[in-house]
Amino acid sequence: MKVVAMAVLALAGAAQASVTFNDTVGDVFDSGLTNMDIRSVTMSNDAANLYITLQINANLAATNWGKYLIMIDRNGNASGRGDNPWGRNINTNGRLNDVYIGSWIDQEPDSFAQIWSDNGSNWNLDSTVGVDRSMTAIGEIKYTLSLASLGVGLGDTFYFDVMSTGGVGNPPGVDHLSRSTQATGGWGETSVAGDYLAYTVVPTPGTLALLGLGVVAAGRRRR
Ligand SMILES: [Ca+2]
Ligand SMILES: [Ca+2]
Repeated sequence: MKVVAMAVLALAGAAQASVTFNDTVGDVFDSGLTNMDIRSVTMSNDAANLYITLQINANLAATNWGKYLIMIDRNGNASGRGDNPWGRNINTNGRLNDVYIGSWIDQEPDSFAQIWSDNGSNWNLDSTVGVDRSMTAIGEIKYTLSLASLGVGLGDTFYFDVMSTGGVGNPPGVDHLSRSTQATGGWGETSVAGDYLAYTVVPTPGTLALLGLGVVAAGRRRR
């Protein structure tokens, strides 16, 4: 019995782990644009939500005009769109996105993220959720996005990119998580994505603990 209990704890520990995707520091066309420079993106989930933390290379309480985008391809290009609802000058390099999240952090006291999805013929603004700016002084932007709002479920793998951009005109993605090199040469040039990253929505600790208990119960029944 003790062995099974330890296994359940080990599974629970594994399921709680977050995944961090690192990016190059300094891969932006202007070294002064530290608030555009993505250092890493960390993701984790539970049964209800996907949690995303962007780590940016600047104090974002001091320089907060940046916009931050997340593009999600749910199904490996089986559906989706190559353009984006904010008209940003971004080439997805062949990726078709099913979900677009556009966010801003310069609105006090609250900042927002718009969740858009492809409805088959155009982008649809589905919902707007708050953005947690409590750690922006150390460059962190935090999102809690319901799995339902993204159209993904436990066990699903989706593909994604994260970009920084400006707010005026139709600027490019200044930094793309999908690229370790510069994504664009300047404000007036199209940015080009690299290879999208992948995240698998893991079963939750609670789910695994229940599975473990099921194993224990089955063992008891057999005896
Ligand atoms: Ca970067
Ligand atoms: Ca990059």
